[in-house]
Amino acid sequence: MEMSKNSEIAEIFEHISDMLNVLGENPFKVRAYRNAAENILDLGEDIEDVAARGGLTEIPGVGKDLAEKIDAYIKTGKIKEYEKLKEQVPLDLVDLLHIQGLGPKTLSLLFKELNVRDLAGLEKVLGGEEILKFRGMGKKKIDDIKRGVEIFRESKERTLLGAAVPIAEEVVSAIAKIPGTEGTILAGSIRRMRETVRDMDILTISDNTEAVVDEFTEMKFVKDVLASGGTKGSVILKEGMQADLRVVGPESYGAALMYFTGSKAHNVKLRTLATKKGLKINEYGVYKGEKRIAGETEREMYKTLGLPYIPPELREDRGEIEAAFEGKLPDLIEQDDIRGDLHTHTKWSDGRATIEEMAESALRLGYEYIAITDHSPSQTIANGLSIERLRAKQKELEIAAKKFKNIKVLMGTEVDIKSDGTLDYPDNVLKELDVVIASVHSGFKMDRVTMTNRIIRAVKNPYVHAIGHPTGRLLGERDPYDVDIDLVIEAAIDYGKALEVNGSYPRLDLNDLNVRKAVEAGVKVIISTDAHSTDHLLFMKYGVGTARRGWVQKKDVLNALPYEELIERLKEMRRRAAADT
Ligand code: DGT
Ligand code: CA
Ligand code: ZN
Repeated sequence: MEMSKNSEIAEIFEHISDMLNVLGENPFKVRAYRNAAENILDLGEDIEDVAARGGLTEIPGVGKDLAEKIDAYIKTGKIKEYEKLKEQVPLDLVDLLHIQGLGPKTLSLLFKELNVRDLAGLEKVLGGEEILKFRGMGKKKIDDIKRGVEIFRESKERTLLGAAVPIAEEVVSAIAKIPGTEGTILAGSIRRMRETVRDMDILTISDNTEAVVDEFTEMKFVKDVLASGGTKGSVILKEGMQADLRVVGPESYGAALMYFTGSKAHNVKLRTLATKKGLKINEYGVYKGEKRIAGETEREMYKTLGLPYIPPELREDRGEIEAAFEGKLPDLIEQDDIRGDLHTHTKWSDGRATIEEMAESALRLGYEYIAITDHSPSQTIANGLSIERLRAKQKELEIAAKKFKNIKVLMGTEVDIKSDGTLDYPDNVLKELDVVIASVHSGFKMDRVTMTNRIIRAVKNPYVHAIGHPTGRLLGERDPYDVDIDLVIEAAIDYGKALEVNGSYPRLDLNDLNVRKAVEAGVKVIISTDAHSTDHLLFMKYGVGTARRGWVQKKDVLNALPYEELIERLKEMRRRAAADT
């Protein structure tokens, strides 16, 4: 379904909400526009059709006033209030709301008093003296904003994996449709599943090199052509990312794929290895003197160097070449090993779908089980469940569960870890739930010792199964809170608890390095999506990718267990914890 008007209007409402926010307008009005935007995105029907039958005010959060604005946009392509706001508040300024440490109040102040209009203006003001005269703008605060700016800048240069992959897949499938191409594939950091990527490196086989490069540079999603000629085309996509295509012959496909997958550090080490064997390696093959002795497949390339195939996610020069030599490469977890998702949200808290819709989608993904883990009461903005609502949800879930023969629907919670490390539901409530994930959602600014103890206290609660997104980072937005992850890992072992690899792509938490530490220490993990809609269930691939980068094997993953064994394990975790305390 083409839904462009829906997303156009939703985007405008989001902008209006942000602009009003910067102008210091009534928070309810700010919230109203944002709500309406979300509900329009959720509509599932063309908004022009809705307008045509006079149904706009039936959209949740859309009253008479907003309905008129939507109508105006459909008829004229413009909304008067939006046009006026754009004259008052530059859109570049609104973008700065994403900077950690810089709230709408401060931004509004800097805009009104110091005429900050964009990132460059903000940086200038942060480096000057004038800003210090305002109340609350001390050195600490300014340093916080500066760090926020740094993260924000990095996020502009690199794209989140999960934002890049869908676009990259579209480009790849378009190239694959060019006549005479074969084996079109993504290489580079995307293939390695790095959490952020700078550009997309694409490879294809063809004899008709120039024609393929030409067609690539003329594709509909291309905005600018940076280079075109020989075997390479390089473009900027409309979304802003750079994409490079290289066309190779079949005899060099494996060599090129290996070279352009990288990482650079991995390649450098392979080259040293080749030299020691009296061989030469480049993007065309492995050579003995002038003679090419490998190049068609990656497997053959590795074999010639005396190595087994090394999966792309491991190619970071983090010991994988040494492990390969010793025959000690991990047997990595695969997407197909995953039997269910243990961290999902529904309309009961801040999700967009019902329990049934989530179960239905999980079933379609081939899962054996899904746990519904909505927020607890402290999460007021996320509509966390009071004990009363939790019970009501339990009833609805039991009824929903009966409708599904081929998937088990588990009752769970993502319970808040409060500042002192106690949990947001009492033990007698947690006890009744199948799956309990405990997470930190507030009070991020504690010192290391206090934060670490806080989380460890949650690990020790006998009814907790896993710690959700254990470091709390948000890529491009928020640093992890200060926590000694080694001590959390130790506690998880001592108390037999799991840690999460959260696959929601702005999180990917635990990250690759931390999850590797965890499984090497013997901790079990759950790989979950933290889905807030049915679409989000697809984030599992980023969770699995991150886990693979962390050398995680099937045996390390609780949600790779079949249903009966999972349930047994979840109960066992509680028996053990109860015996320990
Ligand atoms: P990115 O784009 O920053 O997210 O990360 P990559 O790894 O995709 O890096 P990119 O796009 O610069 O290069 C793609 C691959 O090409 C890289 O992983 C390894 C290979 N490569 C690029 N430059 C060199 C080089 O100077 N030497 C070697 N051995 N390989 C290189
Ligand atoms: Ca790249
Ligand atoms: Zn959470």
